[in-house]
Amino acid sequence: ELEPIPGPPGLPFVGNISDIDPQNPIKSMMNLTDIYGPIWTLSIGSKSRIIIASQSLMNEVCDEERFEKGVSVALQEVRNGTHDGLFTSFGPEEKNWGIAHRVLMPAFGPLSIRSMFDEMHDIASQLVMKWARHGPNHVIQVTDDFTRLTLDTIALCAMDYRFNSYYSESIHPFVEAMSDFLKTSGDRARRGAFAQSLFYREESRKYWADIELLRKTSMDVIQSRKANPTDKKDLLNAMLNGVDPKTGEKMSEESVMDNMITFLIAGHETTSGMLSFAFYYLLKNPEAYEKAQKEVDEVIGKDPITVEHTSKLPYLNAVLRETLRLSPTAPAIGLKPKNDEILCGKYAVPKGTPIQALFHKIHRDPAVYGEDAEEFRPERMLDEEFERRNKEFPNCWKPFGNGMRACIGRPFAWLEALLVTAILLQNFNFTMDDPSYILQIKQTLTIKPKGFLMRAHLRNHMS
Ligand code: MNH
Repeated sequence: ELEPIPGPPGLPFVGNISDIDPQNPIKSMMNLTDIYGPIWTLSIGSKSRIIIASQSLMNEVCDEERFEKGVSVALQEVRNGTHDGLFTSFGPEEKNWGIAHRVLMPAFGPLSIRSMFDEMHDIASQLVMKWARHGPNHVIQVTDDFTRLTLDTIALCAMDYRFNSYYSESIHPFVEAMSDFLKTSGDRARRGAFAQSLFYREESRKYWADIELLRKTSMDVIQSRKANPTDKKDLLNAMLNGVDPKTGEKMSEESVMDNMITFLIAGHETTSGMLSFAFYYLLKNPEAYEKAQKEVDEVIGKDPITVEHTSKLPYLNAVLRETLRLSPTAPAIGLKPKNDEILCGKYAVPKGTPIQALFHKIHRDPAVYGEDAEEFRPERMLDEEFERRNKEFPNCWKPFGNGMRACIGRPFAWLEALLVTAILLQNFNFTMDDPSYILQIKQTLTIKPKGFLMRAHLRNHMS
């Protein structure tokens, strides 16, 4: 027997617009889940979508025979700058997605990523140097410094370009254009096209100028690489030289540019947020902090950290997994049914209906994680338990998305985050600037801890 999907009653014309706090959509959606249960509908204006918030529903929509990625309104705006690049593409129906996917999969494989370790280490050492020089009286704006780190790292590894964010007070014009472009993409997605065309002329002009600047800078980098070829194994060379085994084609210059911008966009905020939340959780949980630092001291000691060390840090690995469980820095993904569907055996969902998977709730499903689902407990994420749980409750932990549209940058982000967490714990003792700090979230396309500050005390064990 079919049933209607529950949800908050909407007003005419605006729907449920007043049910969602634009400053903190995640929090609103979590509250609505507490009221309406693990599946509910929400309408904004004339458009409605379905929110899912449990492991069993997530497991259902991860079936790629029945469901596929849906490009959300926010991603459609980002698409103005990155077109059919991997992240904003509609998928295999666009030829460039398949070519780029097949050319880039090996370039993002674990082996290839491990060869980027020295460059990651170069940038991570700059952060260590900065915090060491500033000393323990300096209040660290955690997410700002991690964002400098992740952006410099992806630019260096992807295209051998140095933003040198630690050496200049002003923001690099490319970086500024990118962050303004992302913010405006989010704002535009929340507005109707009508209001957009009437009231936001100046913003629109700047928006398209920012896109132009991103594209021109990327084109310059591509042209200069073509003029001065190297045999460096970076992502740019992989894109310029790689041949798609299926079609025998190379990526077009446009597609290289779209994906270059895509890596910078998709590859920095999420990783920076993950590092920020990881340090927040470690500082809030002294036992976990101690275990993490002890592991670093035992495995690495005072030696320079190497790529081999990073595979011998099971506890740090679990800390990062647990961080993304509680604070998935890409907080939701969009899906849609390929045909008319029935969810849960009783809810009719017409073909193409937007579905949003709410990771904050899926990752705290008490049926999967038990009584202490809300607590930060890295032990539950050690390999054995992690794998056992994933078998018993498939798709219960999905911070990198699903199937063929899952994150291609996962090995990159993971290696970078392990290295950075380890090198920081090795060199510093951290304290929270305000021990009574209560976690608040700043949400754009991604989430970050708002106003999280810490101090770094150089450890005197260094030789
Ligand atoms: Mn990443 C897709 C999360 C780091 C490049 N990424 C996704 C998706 C999630 C995600 C979720 C699926 C989006 C969707 O279904 O709409 N990504 C993360 C997280 C981190 C991350 C949580 C770090 C932590 N991502 C990175 C890094 C890069 C990157 C680093 C690049 C260097 N991600 C991508 C690309 C895609 C993607 C490209 C799109 C892949 C595709 O659809 O073919």
